[in-house]
Amino acid sequence: MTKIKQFEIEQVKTAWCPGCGNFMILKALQQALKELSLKPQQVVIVSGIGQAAKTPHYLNVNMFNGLHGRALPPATAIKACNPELTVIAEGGDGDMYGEGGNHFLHTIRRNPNITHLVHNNMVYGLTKGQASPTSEFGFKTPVQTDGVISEPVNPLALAISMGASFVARVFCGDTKKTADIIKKAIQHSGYALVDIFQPCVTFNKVNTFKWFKEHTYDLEDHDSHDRNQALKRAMEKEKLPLGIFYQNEDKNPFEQQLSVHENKKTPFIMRELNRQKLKELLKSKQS
Ligand SMILES: Cc1ncc(C[n+]2csc(CCOP(=O)(O)OP(=O)(O)O)c2C)c(N)n1
Ligand code: SF4
Ligand SMILES: [Mg+2]
Repeated sequence: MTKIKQFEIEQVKTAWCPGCGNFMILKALQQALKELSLKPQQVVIVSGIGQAAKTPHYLNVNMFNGLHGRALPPATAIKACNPELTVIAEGGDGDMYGEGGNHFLHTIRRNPNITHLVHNNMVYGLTKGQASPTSEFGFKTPVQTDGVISEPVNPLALAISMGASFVARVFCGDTKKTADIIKKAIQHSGYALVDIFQPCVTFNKVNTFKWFKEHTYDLEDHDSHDRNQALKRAMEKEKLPLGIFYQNEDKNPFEQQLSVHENKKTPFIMRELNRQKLKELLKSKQS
């Protein structure tokens, strides 16, 4: 029988390969939610399609599982309809930077108070190992047999240059640090991106646990309020920095700018319908 223990669902059957980095991200997320003293009913996780997008299936929270690449618009809408909820959009590098790349750009512009967790394994895991937008130049796959011939997307540089209000990168191998940064992203008021390096042990034999350990280092002596410095650090290629690159607490979140929330934050569903106003609105559309 399935047992539920706060955010964990015990004895749930996961579809992930043994040793996949997704298990560590799941653990870090559970830890972060617990440490923030959130209750399962206060949290919504929105995801699309992919191995990473299955994460909310293994958590005791509210969830909405939509189309490939389309998690960010419903996440923005959920937050706008019920601003008291903690809303997280979660998925893979293909889901969020490829099929959902358009939504990535426009969500940054809107700055809703949501957390964006991207499991970046630099490959399409679910569909068995094709190149993703973050696959390295030259990365060979059963489809890209001569190696990838496009430059990878740099999600951090893109987000910082677009004015995202919180931008971070972590490696899931350090569960404690991953949980800590996810916590800070949730606490941030506004759009918060956490790009999470996650080895795919089955289809990416280049960017392994060992590779990530050897090619990353912790950001130190860095002013995360300096956007130019953040962009410069995000462009580093030799070794990839980990930590909070940029944060700006002065930007007003999307839903706080909506006039319907000016005086009260009550979820839309609990508000009384003003039939007269609705009638007038419908009438105005007819003329
Ligand atoms: C519109 C659309 N295009 C393509 C697919 C097929 N598809 C499903 S998951 C996926 C890639 C998932 O890769 P990623 O988001 O990196 O997640 P991962 O499995 O690596 O965690 C693709 C191409 C789809 N379901 N819908
Ligand atoms: S295919 Fe890769 S990303 Fe998917 S579960 Fe297996 S190891 Fe993880
Ligand atoms: Mg992927």
